[in-house]
Amino acid sequence: MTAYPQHQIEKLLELYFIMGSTNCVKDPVYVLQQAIEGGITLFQFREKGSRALEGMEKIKLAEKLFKVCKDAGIPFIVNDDVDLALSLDADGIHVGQEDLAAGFVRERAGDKILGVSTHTIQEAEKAIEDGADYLGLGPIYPTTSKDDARAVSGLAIVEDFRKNGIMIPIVGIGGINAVNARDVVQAGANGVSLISAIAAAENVKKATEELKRALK
Ligand code: IFP
Ligand code: MG
Repeated sequence: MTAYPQHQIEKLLELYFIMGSTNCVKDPVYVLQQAIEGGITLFQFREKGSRALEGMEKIKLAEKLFKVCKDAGIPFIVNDDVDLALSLDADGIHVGQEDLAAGFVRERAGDKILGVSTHTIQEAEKAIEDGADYLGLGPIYPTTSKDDARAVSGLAIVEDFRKNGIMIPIVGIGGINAVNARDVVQAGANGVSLISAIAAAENVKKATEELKRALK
């Protein structure tokens, strides 16, 4: 496990913003600053898609976004890229079932926050055994942010995991907005994770504030 106790991870998951350059309409640094002003509690750098930055450009952007997070006291999670997370000394790493095995990541990442995307109870139990600090569940609702997204799971996946005794922190992801965010938490999640609802908003700060209010 990590340097963070479970109750702190639960709090960090409340409003978890994920993005990379391809999700943003405006400058990613500005978008992140506005999202932080709006009240996000955790950030994940996810530089993915056909037009994603690579190599030095990806590293440069990660460094900039990490600094923005550091200055604001928001933990910085890196999607997939363990080498990048380690070289930056980021706060955590998130992996999916198709990425590096969670147990291997935990070994390399020491006490960094480790998040794992899971879709079944069996995957969840394995992730917990491997040292996950939280689980990402979804897509809860239809989403356009991920071109490789699986079938919509609905709120039932969150309720089902809780009924089956999965007690570790859970964040819902996929198609979440200010209208449905509260339902995800009421179903048993500790928070919600969003990409487009924040990154592609006309007014990022305002959109984040609306989500924050919806969760109260
Ligand atoms: N869930 C999450 C999180 N992050 C991802 N990158 C993903 C699924 C594919 F919200 F962090 F749990
Ligand atoms: Mg992934």
